[in-house]
Amino acid sequence: MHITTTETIVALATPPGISAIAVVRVSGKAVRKICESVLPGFKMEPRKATLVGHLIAIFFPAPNSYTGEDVLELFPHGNPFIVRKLIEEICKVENVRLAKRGEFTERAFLNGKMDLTQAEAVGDVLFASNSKSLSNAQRLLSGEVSGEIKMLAERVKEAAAALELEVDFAEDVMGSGEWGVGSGELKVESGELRVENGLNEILQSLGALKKRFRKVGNELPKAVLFGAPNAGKSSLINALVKEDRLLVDELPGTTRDFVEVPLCLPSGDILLIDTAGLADADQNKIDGLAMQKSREVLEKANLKILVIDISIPLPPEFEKWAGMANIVVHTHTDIAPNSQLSTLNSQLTFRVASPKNEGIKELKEALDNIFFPKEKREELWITNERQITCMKKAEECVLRALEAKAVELAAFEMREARNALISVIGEISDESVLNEIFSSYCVGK
Ligand SMILES: Nc1nc2c(ncn2[C@@H]2O[C@H](COP(=O)(O)OP(=O)(O)OP(=O)(O)O)[C@@H](O)[C@H]2O)c(=O)[nH]1
Ligand SMILES: [Mg+2]
Repeated sequence: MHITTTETIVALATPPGISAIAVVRVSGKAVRKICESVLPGFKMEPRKATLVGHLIAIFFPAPNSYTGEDVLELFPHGNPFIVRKLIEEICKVENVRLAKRGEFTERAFLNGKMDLTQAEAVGDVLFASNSKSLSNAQRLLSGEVSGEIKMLAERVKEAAAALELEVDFAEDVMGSGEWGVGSGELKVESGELRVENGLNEILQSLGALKKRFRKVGNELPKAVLFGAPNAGKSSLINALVKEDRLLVDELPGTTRDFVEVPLCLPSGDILLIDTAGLADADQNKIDGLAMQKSREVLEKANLKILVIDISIPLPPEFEKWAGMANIVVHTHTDIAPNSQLSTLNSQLTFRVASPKNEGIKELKEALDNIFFPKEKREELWITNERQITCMKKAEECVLRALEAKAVELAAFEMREARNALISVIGEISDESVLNEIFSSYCVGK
């Protein structure tokens, strides 16, 4: 499919405001005319950056461009006045107008440069805020999911065709479309079994896809550090992020409000949350409120890290806290190297001396493995609600096909399943769906 739009679109592709350089993008048939009138002397050599007056210009001739049309990328100085003037000049050329949000990507989709899952992945790449979401979006953009869906849709199509054959056969031989009834019973049954097996295999493949459905993956997982006042929680976070990010003091009760600190681990990012030290008896009202907050934050944690100073006697609440914790970190091992805790059993235990940076590397490695288990690192997530809805619909159709009493009905359901699957990649898509997808992007993308 190649669209022939008469209008050429132009947009600023970088955020408005003063910057080192700005990027202005143009796509459409009028690109050559624009070059003649706005960039006199520009030779339009394909994909070659050329200095033209005060800006750099690159020309990407159709069809080897992002949109599949002639594309011009201009890099003027990042001065909003210069950019506005440039865009005004470009818009003076006939049939040129400002682009709508996501319109460049929409044209790329309509011109067959990418399918809908890839176009949606462009949005995911733009909004990804952690390593896992970004690498996932990049893999979707490269078409990993599309390939699987296409193959599955093909199998569904074959199953639908096989069922239609059954209908014809049943009508010819038995004068009825019912499963396994009548004189042709034996033959129909063997065909029926084969088709049923095929349907079950398709169902399994859909089930495997379903395991990869995830809610929007941009929220960082949270590791909350808790324990007695002065246990060394803030010092431990500072050591983990290699920065004096949090206030640390020998006086207990230094941390009052909980504080979120992002930590970049090799396989992804997490949020470390520092909390006010806990104690059964609070000293004053503020202490009480701070501890209440700590308890609330703990409830929302993905991982609870109990921090214990092993150079002093254990806090009275230790048993209770240890029961809640996922991992336990012993601090002050530098001044109490021989102190050991034997009461702990199931949890992972680590020994650190934060001011000396001892044990920090091991703890980081463990956090990386806990939050991003090796076996799951390579897993490709499907996070897009629209795609998930289509795949669920396909699964429902296959289930109904398996339960259908009449072959015609089963064939109908399988055709519906195929439609649902190919709408994931956009082979069937209506305008309102496309509008909704692309209007969530930035102008210039
Ligand atoms: N020697 C040694 N001192 C430490 C260690 N960890 C923390 N400290 C010291 O212990 C004191 C308390 O550390 P903080 O990190 O403020 O403890 P906290 O748990 O955040 O305390 P609150 O915010 O009051 O609950 C500071 O003087 C730190 O320098 C450690 O592993 N070894
Ligand atoms: Mg603190």
